[in-house]
Amino acid sequence: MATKTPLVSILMGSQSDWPVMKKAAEALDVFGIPNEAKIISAHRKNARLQEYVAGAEAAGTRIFIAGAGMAAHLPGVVAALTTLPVIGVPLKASLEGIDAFLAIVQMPPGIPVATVAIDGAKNAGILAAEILSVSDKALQAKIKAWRKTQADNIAEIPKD
Ligand code: RP5
Repeated sequence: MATKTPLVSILMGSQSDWPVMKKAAEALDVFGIPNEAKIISAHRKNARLQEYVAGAEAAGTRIFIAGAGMAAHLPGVVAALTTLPVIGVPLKASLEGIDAFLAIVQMPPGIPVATVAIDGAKNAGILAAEILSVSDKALQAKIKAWRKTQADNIAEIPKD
């Protein structure tokens, strides 16, 4: 979604991250939350990342979701550049994603990154929606309704 001012910015280090990271965008789309996705590597395009985060914050972005694999410093670097909430998504690009998970979850004290599961981009999108719903009752109602549908769609009888 890219028509209205994006409230959530989804960043990733590489095109190879998109098949997983698009699940964050899809989750946000379910709740009608304007979002945009960008590939801006923290190490390959560091100056552009600094410029982008400052611009997005000025334009009205409220939350950043940042996904990265391997050394996975993108979420931490984004968190260093803004005081807005940052949700990190460790991606399985090598070592089953354990490398990225440890890099993202082990942020030193003072600059937090909320970390979801390895390849957990869908939950990153849902968590961003929940954070935004703190000051948006209509959004809170949408999330509650979605949760109910999710529960209702789980069959109690196992199928072969
Ligand atoms: C990280 O290195 C990216 O986030 C990606 O997960 C990983 C591999 O990147 P590519 O070599 O596919 O560009 O920076």
